[in-house]
Amino acid sequence: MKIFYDRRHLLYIPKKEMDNGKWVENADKPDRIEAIRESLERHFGFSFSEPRDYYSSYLYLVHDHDYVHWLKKKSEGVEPGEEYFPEVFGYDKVFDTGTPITRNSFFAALNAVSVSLNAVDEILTGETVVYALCRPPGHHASSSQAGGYCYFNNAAIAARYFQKYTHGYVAILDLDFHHGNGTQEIFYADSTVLYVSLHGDPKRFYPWMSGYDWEIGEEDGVGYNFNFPLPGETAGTDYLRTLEKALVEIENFDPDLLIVSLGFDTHKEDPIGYFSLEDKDYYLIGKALKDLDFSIVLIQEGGYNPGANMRASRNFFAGLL
Ligand code: SP5
Ligand code: ZN
Repeated sequence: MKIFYDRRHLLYIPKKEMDNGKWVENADKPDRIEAIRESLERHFGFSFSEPRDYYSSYLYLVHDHDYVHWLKKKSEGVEPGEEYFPEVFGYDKVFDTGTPITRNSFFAALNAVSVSLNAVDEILTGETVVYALCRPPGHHASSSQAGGYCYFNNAAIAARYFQKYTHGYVAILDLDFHHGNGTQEIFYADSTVLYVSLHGDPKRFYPWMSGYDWEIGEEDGVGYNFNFPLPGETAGTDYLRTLEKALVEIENFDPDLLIVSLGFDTHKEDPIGYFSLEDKDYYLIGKALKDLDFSIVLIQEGGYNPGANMRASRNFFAGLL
């Protein structure tokens, strides 16, 4: 399997976020990605390809000009070591208090997009499984707002980039603990990109505003959006049973490419997610995807316990390959 990884993610270190009215340590730390890299290197001997950089014009496949320009200017305007948080929530271009803008947010987020586009390029030249081990994550970013540690929607841009060259159909399977509100929004009225997500019930869990099962798409996109909210403490058996249902929708759609938004924050030891998946469950998740027989681009999203990420990723790839 080909894996793309850009070590410049190490330079991106958000410091804090506000949770329940208190400043706490930001959970999107570099070591969560390093743990996955080390684990895959050690157990499978995988090597990691340096991605080539893409121009920021590819961001416009998904994001508004105003938003891209705003983030670039805000990022450049923050003093090194400082962090900008939105001052008027909902009226700024960041929708929560967990997504600081630092001096290199724009640069780091663009690099994560590049990592993802390198993965799609490999698919276009005949690879069948490619992994974009990128950070910051993307699935909470909408066309015009950042949030949930996400600035640019890596998976959504990858889907549009694939379509630019193939005019094909793309399914996005979102396995992060949190609902990918950004990805859903971007493709909500689109019947050429199917969005299917398993996540913590938004009645109780972030991002609260979306991820309900009655959100089925709009206009041409009706019937091309599937949410599977699950209760807190959901364990392997229930999770895998739901995954089977999600995969039936993907098989019916019969995409030319499957993009997986891969989050390990479903693990029982994750500090931010509230499911109870165990190490061995990730083997079965990987196996279920392998049996589908689609070309797959995996794009890293959440997963905030480095130790759990090591074991989950090892087992996932053992099942997938
Ligand atoms: C990509 C991704 O996984 N983003 C997740 C962003 C979640 N941020 C908000 C978390 C708020 C929940 N509070 C957790 C309290 C833990 N003590
Ligand atoms: Zn998450």
